Amino acid sequence: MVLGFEARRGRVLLTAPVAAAIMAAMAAPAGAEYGHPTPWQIDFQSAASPIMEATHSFHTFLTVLAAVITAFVLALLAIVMLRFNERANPVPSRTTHNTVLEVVWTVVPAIILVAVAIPSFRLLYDQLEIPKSDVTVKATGTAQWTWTYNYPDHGGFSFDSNMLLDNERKPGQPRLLAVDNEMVVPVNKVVRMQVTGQGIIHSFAVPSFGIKVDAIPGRLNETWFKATREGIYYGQCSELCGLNHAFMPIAVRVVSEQAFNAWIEEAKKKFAAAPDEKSVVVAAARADRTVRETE
Ligand SMILES: [Cu+2]
Repeated sequence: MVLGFEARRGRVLLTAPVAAAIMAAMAAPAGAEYGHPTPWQIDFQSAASPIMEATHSFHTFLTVLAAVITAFVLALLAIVMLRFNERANPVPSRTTHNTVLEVVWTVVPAIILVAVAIPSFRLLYDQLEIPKSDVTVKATGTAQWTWTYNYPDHGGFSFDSNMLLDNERKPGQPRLLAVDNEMVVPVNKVVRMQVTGQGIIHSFAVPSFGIKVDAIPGRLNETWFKATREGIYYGQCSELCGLNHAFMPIAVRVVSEQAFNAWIEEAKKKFAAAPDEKSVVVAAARADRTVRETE
């Protein structure tokens, strides 16, 4: 492997390919993509909703702030260790108070905390305050480790969404994330997500939309997102819910409004019959098989 650094006349010089690679890395954060994780990814998945964009900005702000504070404290420590050790400074000063300095090191951290709190509370408020919604989708995390989606505004049909096993996946469908029936929503529309659990506590999370909300039996939690581009976005149950926790992915397909309306008409017919007892038994058997085949 080429290290990219070469020692020349005692100096370490950055070679052109490395400089180009660093610039490219700064332009596009390592492998972050929309809707799914990538190998060696170190940043968030790309933002596909206003809330996730705000989350990215807040995260960048905090990272820069923390880096600056860390560098400052490190520099102070270095100065103390080098200039005021016993050898360099054998006769220590007897100074005990400096009023100006004490006021500054109390007031400045307080100002920093306020500067962090304001954008933090604003983001929290925006996440929890649901704007007027265009579509409502109810997701239920079941005791068979599947997600059941219900569209109350569109006739109230519902369907189960199961992870595809390895022999069921088509080329290009990601392992442990692709499902048989995706949740479908229109692009640039406010989607009100209602989330509940059935028998087990799960958590409904889609990183590119910046949403994560607990699915608790007997309780209806709410969140919202507005997907700003078409595509397929994956998430996973984010509560340690038991046996098949790792095998209950969330797949959201974002489509144009026309395609959404067409899908609704199709889905109304396809999922006309409510899930009966037989399908619950099938889901349970399937959950069992998933564990055996994925181990
Ligand atoms: Cu779960």
